[in-house]
Amino acid sequence: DWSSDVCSSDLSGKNLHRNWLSIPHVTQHDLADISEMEALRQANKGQAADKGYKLTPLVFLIKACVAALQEFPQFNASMDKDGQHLILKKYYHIGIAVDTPDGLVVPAIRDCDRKSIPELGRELSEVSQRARDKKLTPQDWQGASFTISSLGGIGGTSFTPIINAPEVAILGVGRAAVQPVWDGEVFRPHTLLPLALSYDHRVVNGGDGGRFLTELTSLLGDVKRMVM
Ligand code: CAO
Repeated sequence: DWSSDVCSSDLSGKNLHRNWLSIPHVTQHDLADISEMEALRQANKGQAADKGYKLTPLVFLIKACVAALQEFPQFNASMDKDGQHLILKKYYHIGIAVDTPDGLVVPAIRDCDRKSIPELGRELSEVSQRARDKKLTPQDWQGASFTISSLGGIGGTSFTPIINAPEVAILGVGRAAVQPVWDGEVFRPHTLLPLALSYDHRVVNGGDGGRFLTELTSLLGDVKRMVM
């Protein structure tokens, strides 16, 4: 289990290598129109900072992923040890890849379905700080049911995230950018977020991969539906 024993770049390298070789990955790409979400985020980020947390796109992404996972339970699952059975999880613990000076760690934010955007924002700030201070406990890095790897704060459009076994899917997030979108009459500026979903092709077929990512982009494009 990658998430349970990653505590140095050596170990994470070994596990990434094993997962890359043993899981047949397919990566599906899409762009989410987050113009509305960005407007909401910009309007509220000052207030969030006053309350002690950072309102980044990742906080909304956790929320949207939970909603999509509830609709597509085979993505919120793990393979058993012999690779024969799929275990569907009834909880939504989202692993977050955190870059630290000592390498990659993946703490899980637990029960994301029961947490509000401010609660998730606070927990994300707190857990990533503890990861960088090497203060994660075994409880922090165990039991994720789905992982998000966000490079959006760093840059880049798209990349191929490696599945965090025994999970069966991972979402990679690139950097959002304002781009011209044709509305049938004129080009208008929209904020588009690049997403890359890698899934285990033994568990998820291409149609379901496409449907999951389409649902996720649709949720991110409709803030009311996402947060309600
Ligand atoms: N598009 C555009 N801007 C983005 C963005 C995106 N997708 N995601 C974040 N940003 C912005 C944030 O809004 C923030 O801007 P301000 O400082 O102006 O508010 C800035 O980028 C930095 O964000 P952050 O990195 O502090 O916060 P986060 O919630 O996005 O990420 C964490 C938290 C822990 C994931 C991050 O600190 C980190 O470690 N990222 C690296 C992850 C990594 O290396 N993954 C490994 C990949 S290999 O599988």
